[in-house]
Amino acid sequence: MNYTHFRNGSSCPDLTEIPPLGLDAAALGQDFRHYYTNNLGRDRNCRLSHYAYEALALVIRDRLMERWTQTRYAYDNSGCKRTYYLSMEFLMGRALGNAVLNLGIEDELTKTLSNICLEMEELADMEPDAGLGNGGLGRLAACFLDSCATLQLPVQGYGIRYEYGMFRQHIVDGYQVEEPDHWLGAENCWEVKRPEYSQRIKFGGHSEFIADVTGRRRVRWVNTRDVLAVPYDVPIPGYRNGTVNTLRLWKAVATEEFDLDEFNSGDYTGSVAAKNEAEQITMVLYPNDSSENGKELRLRQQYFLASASLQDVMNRWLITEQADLSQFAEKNCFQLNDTHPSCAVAELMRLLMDEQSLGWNEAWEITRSTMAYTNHTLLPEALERWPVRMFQLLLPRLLEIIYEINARFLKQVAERWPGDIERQRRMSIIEEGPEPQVRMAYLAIVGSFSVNGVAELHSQLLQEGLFRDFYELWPEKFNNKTNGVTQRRWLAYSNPELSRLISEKIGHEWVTDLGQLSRLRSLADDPEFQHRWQQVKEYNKQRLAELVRADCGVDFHPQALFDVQVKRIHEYKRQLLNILHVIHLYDRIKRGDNGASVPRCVLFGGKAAPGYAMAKLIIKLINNVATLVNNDPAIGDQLKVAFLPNFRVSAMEVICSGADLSEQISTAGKEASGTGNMKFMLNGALTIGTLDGANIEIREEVGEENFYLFGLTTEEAEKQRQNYDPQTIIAANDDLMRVMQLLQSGHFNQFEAGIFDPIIEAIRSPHDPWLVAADFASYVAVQKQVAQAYQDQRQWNRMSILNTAAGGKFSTDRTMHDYNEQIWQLPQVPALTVPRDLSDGAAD
Ligand code: 26Q
Repeated sequence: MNYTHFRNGSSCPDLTEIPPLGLDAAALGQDFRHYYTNNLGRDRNCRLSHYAYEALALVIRDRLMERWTQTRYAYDNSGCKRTYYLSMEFLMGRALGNAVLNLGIEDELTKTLSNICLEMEELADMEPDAGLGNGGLGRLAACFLDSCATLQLPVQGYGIRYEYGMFRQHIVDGYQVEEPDHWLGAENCWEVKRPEYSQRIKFGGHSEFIADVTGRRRVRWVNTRDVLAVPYDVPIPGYRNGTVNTLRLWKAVATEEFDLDEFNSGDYTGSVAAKNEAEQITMVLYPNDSSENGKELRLRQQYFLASASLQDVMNRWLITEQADLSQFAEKNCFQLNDTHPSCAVAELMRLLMDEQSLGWNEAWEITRSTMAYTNHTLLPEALERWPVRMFQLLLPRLLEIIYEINARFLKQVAERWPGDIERQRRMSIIEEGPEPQVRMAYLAIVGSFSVNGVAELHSQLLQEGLFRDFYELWPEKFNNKTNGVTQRRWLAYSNPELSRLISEKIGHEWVTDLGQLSRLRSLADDPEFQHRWQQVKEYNKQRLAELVRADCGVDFHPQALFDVQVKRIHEYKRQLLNILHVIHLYDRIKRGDNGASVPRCVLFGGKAAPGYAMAKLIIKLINNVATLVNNDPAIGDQLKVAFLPNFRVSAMEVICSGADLSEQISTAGKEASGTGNMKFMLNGALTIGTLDGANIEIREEVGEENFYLFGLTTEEAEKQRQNYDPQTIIAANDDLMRVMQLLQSGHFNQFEAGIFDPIIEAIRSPHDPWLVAADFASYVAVQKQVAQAYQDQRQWNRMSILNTAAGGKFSTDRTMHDYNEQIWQLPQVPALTVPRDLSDGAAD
């Protein structure tokens, strides 16, 4: 493409100045017809929901577009500081309903659609989820963007535009089967391609040392195989405030359509292969939610994101600031979402030194004061490391810089702890050994001014454990930022019935000030309010039951207790403990020991990493138990079990509003925070959980009498591991003994001999790090209390109301406010002119 400017550009009238678009039903309707007929070329004979969705999306997109421009102008004019959120994942889900909510045009749009016999929900369902993430970390990034736009903070997301997002999960014979998710197959109107801002990314080659005109040594990275990064911008609307922020996603494209040299020398297939190799970089999201070490393509992806984003920021800076870097650090901040983009530390050094001719000290000062790192895991095995050998081949110039960072850093360590060689070895960014590795977390810590965990306990454990040496060196760098969720998507949008009831009682300020929910406390004992609360929950349970019926073929009765665990399948999250409890309930019903019990529907959902055999086996066990339980006439409606295939954002929207009980049962000290726990709480579910991650803060907020706590604490678990003896625990507990006997007898795998042996062995192993057997008894006891409490519906409703009322802390508005106060220090910048008065959602 040719990117020359049109002539006389400065004296031309503003081409983009157009009157604001109407938000009333008539204007929306007119535009809808325009898009349906003139743009999409459909006529009255076409009644496909798909095209109605597309037309509607274009109508909404136009309204976002004008606000987007105004927001850009406002940020540019103010010259304010900005933050860039670098993340390999943004789990956005669907955009349409969220945009409609945030624009405040739900009522007008409903009118428009009913005039043409269409329904919003039906059209919204046409949109594929943007599944550009694995789970918690990716969804957190999406919630952060929503809150930043709502708070009018100049924060831009940078990520990767994967052609294939998170795989689609099917269940076949009880086993997980993965299918590629080509979510971009159809038109995606929620992105704007901006090839004029493409960046060139280098790979391979080697460094060349040269002296510049002043005689200073300079480095050139030459003989590289380059790839183009082409940006696609996604609008992020704030809540009824005229702001639309940007998520910029990079796509990899070959530098030239065909490599002419190779083509001319006759290597046609070679040149096409090179193109393929380049474009592979953004083809697929890695479906692991704990690091997969050593995959070269993943490292390529990570560097691609870091380099494209930093060059983009740097280019804009150099243009607007006439190449003056003196204020760069004051005006820019990069928040690293885990270590995945942490190449950015070395890449910024490279850009400043090799491309902008700064000396090491100047460049390091800028880098160290613009980077901030968020950690999301406590599992030591999940800390990212890359073989030095691979780094050398792929990113030789970056490796040189990392070595230099490390040498200077270790000197500092030696000065602080003279002679402590062991400590230098421990803290080195390069791990020595037969296959030396780059420790990315250490690179991120050394190169940042802020390091944070995502819940109080997690941050504390980082300081005492994983990053202890670094905390001793730089205590001032470490801080906590407890996660949150956006109440716009996770209550206002996903649970309209409950939202209406809440707003009727306390007004709708909670949508931008979640602390307002505490005003529901005074209503918790009001029988009339309790009754309406229960009616809403029942309605939502009906909705969830329909989903379960359609996707699992299992009948959930809305009168039963809906007991839900949805999240990635991981041993530390202990779906296994949950299914052992289900087996225990089954066993009790079969034995006629059913006193003080309550009909229960147990729902599981979540994806296992395709290479994680144990996680996949747990899915199989859940499905086998479900089949047996659901088809046993002796069990009837007392117990139902379902595994919902293909858990995703749009499914969670239905699930969290319809849950009674939220399962947050990880082994203490293993779940960094959890955010599903917050979504459930906000929607009035009670939590059964361990003292882990943000559960602790949830319990603090809601009060211990409204939270079902069980299990070992982090310290107790640590101690237990030192002489763990599950055989004795099993032998001493009749319930667990019977459950193990059922498992071992092959009761759940009658024609599949031995398939669950690895699970049985894991539970019985003295090396089981997840301590499933250790927590079984207390889990079962507390589940009994849950069942008893559920029988007293008034009491349950009261606790449910109190849970929602205590959810105020867990808004990402609060989280973003905290990041901004303590890390970013950005001003709030309103969009330039709000085209319409949007103050109260009503269109004029
Ligand atoms: C890394 C390297 C190579 C391949 C994959 C990865 C990778 C990808 C995704 C590693 C980790 C993830 C995702 C981690 C994650 O989702 N962590 C969760 O983050 C949430 C938000 O802070 C927390 O609430 C959860 O406790 C935490 O598990």
